[in-house]
Amino acid sequence: MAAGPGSAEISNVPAYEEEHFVTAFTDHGIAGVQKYVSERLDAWRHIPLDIAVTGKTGAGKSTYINAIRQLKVGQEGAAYTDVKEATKEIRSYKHPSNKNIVFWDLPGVGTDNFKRENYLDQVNLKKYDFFIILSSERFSEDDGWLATEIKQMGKRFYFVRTKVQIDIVNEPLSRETPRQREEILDTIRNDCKENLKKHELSDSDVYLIDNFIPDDFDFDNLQAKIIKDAPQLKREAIAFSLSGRTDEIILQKKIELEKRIPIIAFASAVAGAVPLPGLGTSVDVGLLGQETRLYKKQFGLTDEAIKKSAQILGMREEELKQKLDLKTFLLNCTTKGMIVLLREIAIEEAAAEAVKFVIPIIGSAVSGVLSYKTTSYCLRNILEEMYQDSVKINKKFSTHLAQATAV
Ligand SMILES: Nc1nc2c(ncn2[C@@H]2O[C@H](COP(=O)(O)OP(=O)(O)OP(=O)(O)O)[C@@H](O)[C@H]2O)c(=O)[nH]1
Ligand SMILES: [Mg+2]
Repeated sequence: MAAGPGSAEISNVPAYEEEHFVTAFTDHGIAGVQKYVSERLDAWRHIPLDIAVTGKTGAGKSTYINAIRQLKVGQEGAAYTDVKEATKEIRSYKHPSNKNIVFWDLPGVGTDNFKRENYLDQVNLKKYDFFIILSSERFSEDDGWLATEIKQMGKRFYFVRTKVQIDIVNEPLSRETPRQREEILDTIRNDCKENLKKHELSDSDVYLIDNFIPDDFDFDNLQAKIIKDAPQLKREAIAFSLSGRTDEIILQKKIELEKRIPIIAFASAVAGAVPLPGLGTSVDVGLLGQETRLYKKQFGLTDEAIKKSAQILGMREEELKQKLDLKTFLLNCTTKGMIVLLREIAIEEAAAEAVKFVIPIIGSAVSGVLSYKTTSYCLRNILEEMYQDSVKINKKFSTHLAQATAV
C-alpha cells in the first residue's frame, strides 16, 4: 500500500497486515486497532479446515484419525475400525484442540457400496481443503485413480503408506537374510513413488507411517508439511493445534508465533500501552502476558504440561527443570510478572537495536517506536527461550524413547 502520513517505510509489519491496521485506525481510531488486533490474534481458532482422509477399505483411514486424536476404538468419540469393511458412511471428527479443524473419515473406495464410478459424487470431493490418501500393502489402481482425480480438481493431496511396522516385523519372519529397517522403508517409499510416477504424479511426496506408533516414521513430518503448505491463517490454525513433539513441529510453531510479534508490537505502540514508571516507555503488558501464555501452551511448558512430561520421563518436576536447565517455567504471565520481566530485559538494548523503521499511523514518534521495539524485543526473547526449553524436553523424550525401545 502507499505510505500513509508520516510513514515512509515499514520494515516489520507485513504489507497485508499493515493495510488492515491503517483501515482500522482510519475508520475507528485506536479502538478500531484494538479490536482488529484482538480478532486477528484469535483468528486461527476460527478458521475452518476440512481434511478428507480417503483411500481403499482397510487402509487405516479411521485408525489414522483416531491416532491424531489420541483415541482407541471403544473410547468415547473414537472412529470405528475393524478387520472388515468398517466405515459405511462419511463421518466427521473434530481436532481435539481446535474444533474448526475437521477430519472427514471417508468410506473406502472400490467396495460394493462405494464403487469407483460413483465415489466422487458420493463423497463430494469438492468440499474439502485437501486430502490424505492412505494406502496399505501394495499400491493399487484405486490409489492412483484417487490421486489423479484430486490433482485434476486442483486440490492438494498427501500420499501416505500405512502399517509399515508390520513390514518391519515380518521381515525376519519371511526372509533368510532380513534387510535393515531403512532399506525396507526405502523400498516401500520408492515403490509408491514409482507407481505415482506412472500416473504422472511424480512430484508427490510419500509419507510412511504406522498408526499405532505415531512417534515414529513420518507421522509428524506429514503434519509439519501440511502446515508449511497451508495458506497463512490456515497454517497458524494447524500449527497451533498440533500436539506432536518432533523438532520440526516445534520449529513450525516457533515460525508461526514469530510472525505474530510485529502485530502485537504494533498494537502496543498504537493502542492500549500503559506507561511503565521508570522505564521511559509504554507497553501493552496485558497483550504481552496473553501471548506469553500462548507460547507456554504451544511449547508444552505450562505447569500441567511440565508435570506430565516429568511423569512420562520418570522424573520429579524439579529434577526435570534442573537437569535440563529449563528457564521459562519461572516466567509469570501476569501484568506484574511482565513488568518485572521488562525491567530485567535491558530496555536500552531494545531501544538500541539497529532496526530503523517508521510505524504506520504513528510515524516515527519516539515513544511509539520505542514501545514497538521494546515489545518486539521482549517477545522475541521469550519466544527463543521457550523454544529452546521445548527443544531440550524433546531431546530428553527422544533419548528416553530410544532407551526404552533398546531394552
Ligand atoms: N499394524 C497396523 N494396523 C493398522 C494400521 N492402520 C490400521 N490398522 C488396522 O487395519 C484394519 C483396518 O483399519 P481401519 O482404520 O478400519 O481402515 P479403514 O481405511 O478405515 O477401512 P474402511 O472403514 O473399511 O474403509 C484395522 O484392523 C486396524 O487396526 C497401522 O498403521 N498399523
Ligand atoms: Mg474406516
